[in-house]
Amino acid sequence: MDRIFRRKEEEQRIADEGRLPVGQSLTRKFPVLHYGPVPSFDAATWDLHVWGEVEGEVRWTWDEFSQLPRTSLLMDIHCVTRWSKFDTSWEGVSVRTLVEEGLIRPKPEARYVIQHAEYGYNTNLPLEIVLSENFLLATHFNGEPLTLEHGYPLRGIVGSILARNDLKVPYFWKGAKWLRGLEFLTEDRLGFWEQAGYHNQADVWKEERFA
Ligand SMILES: Nc1nc2c(c(=O)[nH]1)N[C@H]1C(S)=C(S)[C@@H](COP(=O)(O)O)O[C@H]1N2
Ligand SMILES: [Mo]
Repeated sequence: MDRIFRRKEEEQRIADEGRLPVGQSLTRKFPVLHYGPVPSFDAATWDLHVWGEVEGEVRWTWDEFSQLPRTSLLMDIHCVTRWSKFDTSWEGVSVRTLVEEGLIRPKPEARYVIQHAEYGYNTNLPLEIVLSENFLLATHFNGEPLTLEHGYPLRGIVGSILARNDLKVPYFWKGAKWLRGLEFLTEDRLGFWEQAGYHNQADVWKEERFA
């Protein structure tokens, strides 16, 4: 009872701060949600492939990826199944930084990015969001490497940042666990859940759950 009461209290505080999107409720757990099995990881064969509308395709091995500049990020994440988790702390590699450093060079006509994961899961986002501060290629959660079921060794994450009401915030499925590729596109192409009837923009603040 006491735990439930405290959760409700915390949820009210977050709501008062304007951080609880309509239809969401606060969770202190970290639910695991995905379609299909959890893949295994082999540092010797893993790579991250960047292709499509970019100058010079890239393929980073795990060793190479581990040398890239790193970013920390505090975010609220919002799952379309109605749980939100607040002040989650992440670390990883920002696509924006990679572009600024010339490590990824999108062609001027690139407008969308598909995250490709193990076993063919994928999800699409506008390049504008992938280059925003609220999108990260995450390797760590709460100071520890991701657990296998949360996407180890690498996943996309997207969510809301406190007091950054200028950023577009899609639901959390727009971050692919077990990420293996970024494909840059001129035209949009629907990903896995988007093809299954979920909303393509998936704006949390507009409650765009289904198409
Ligand atoms: N590779 C992969 N990534 C995925 C999914 C998936 O099925 N496969 N599901 C998405 C969905 S629907 C959600 S809500 C989040 C859940 O992440 P979590 O399990 O870490 O909470 O992962 C997203 N990324
Ligand atoms: Mo989801």
